[in-house]
Amino acid sequence: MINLPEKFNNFNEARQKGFIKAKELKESGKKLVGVFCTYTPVEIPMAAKAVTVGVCGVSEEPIPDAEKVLPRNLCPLIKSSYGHAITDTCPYFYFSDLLIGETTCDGKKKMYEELDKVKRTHIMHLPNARKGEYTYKLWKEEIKILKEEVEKELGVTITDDDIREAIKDKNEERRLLREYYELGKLKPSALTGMELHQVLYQAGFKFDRDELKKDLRKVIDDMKERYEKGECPVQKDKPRILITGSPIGGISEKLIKTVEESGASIVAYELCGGIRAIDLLVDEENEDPIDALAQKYINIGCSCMLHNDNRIELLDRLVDEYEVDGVIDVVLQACHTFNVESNRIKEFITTKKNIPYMTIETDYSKSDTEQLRTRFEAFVEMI
Ligand code: BJ8
Repeated sequence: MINLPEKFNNFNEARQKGFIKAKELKESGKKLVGVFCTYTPVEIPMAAKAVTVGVCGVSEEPIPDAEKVLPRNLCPLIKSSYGHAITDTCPYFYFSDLLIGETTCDGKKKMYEELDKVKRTHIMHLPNARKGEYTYKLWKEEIKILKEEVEKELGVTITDDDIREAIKDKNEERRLLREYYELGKLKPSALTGMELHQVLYQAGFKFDRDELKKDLRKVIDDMKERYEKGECPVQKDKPRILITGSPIGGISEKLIKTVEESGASIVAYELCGGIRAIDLLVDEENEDPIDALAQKYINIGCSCMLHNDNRIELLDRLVDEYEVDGVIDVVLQACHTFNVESNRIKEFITTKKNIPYMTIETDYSKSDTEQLRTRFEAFVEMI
């Protein structure tokens, strides 16, 4: 018998549902592995037949509790994730058998040390200061260590064939997500910014793999049909915006709604909840599946990488393919890597792509919504 947290009856309906869903999953014999970052090679826990779920906090509610341990001047994503963990308010964290994190930004990796006191957190050493063969070899070793750790913690043996199967499965999901995502290339976009964001975000919380793929196929077909019937809600003449930067799960309402209410159409997200995670597939032809995983994941263009050329290369392609008219760079408060890198992004967008660029710094509170609206309206008018 698996128990719910003591305060279960105080939760709202949506959270209660999340807890019951995770509890049922555990009672069916499944193991749950919580992940924090796009660098996690989820095919390894998937190969162990575990269910993986994102456990990055998107609510400001547990932040005051987190600040009893963590400094106030820290990224809201980190505080929210830790706050949920210590207050038993995130179903997926609560029921996770193992957590996986990486040495990405300083705030996250130091938070993992604290988190490990609450629940077993395996930290992968992500090499981020040197490119080439050395980096790639180190990362491949880290994936092997992760495999051993997952085997030990979940009490299973993972074969190469298990990993190959997981690679195929995850690639199929990525292909479907990309097909959906590419509806943003149409003119006007076949999707509103919220529709584009939500499907990608929600896919991470559908645990039945076959059902997830069926649902994705259906939503792609439905949206194509809506477009062909001329029923798409996006107007033709709206400026086309690309959002880049820190993850937006905790600010999606205030950001997406406010940008679109300011008269723009969001057509692409160069984010971890967007194309950054699904752009590259894992090579299914590679005979060594760990090698294939290392190649894919080390090439993700997050700002925690030194000389992060892969993000520039991706932005370059997206601006052209999605016919973007302007770029909004989002920095979560105290996210130093994205904040510093915004200078390079600004230079690239304004001088190489010759389109307008703006940056915002924000946190999970709603207090700056109207201030942001004024800035977005001015930006959209300028395009
Ligand atoms: S691959 S974006 S998920 S690290 S916003 S916690 S960087 S201070 S979340 Fe991220 Fe992986 Fe990169 Fe993606 Fe730190 Fe910045 Fe906070 Fe961040």
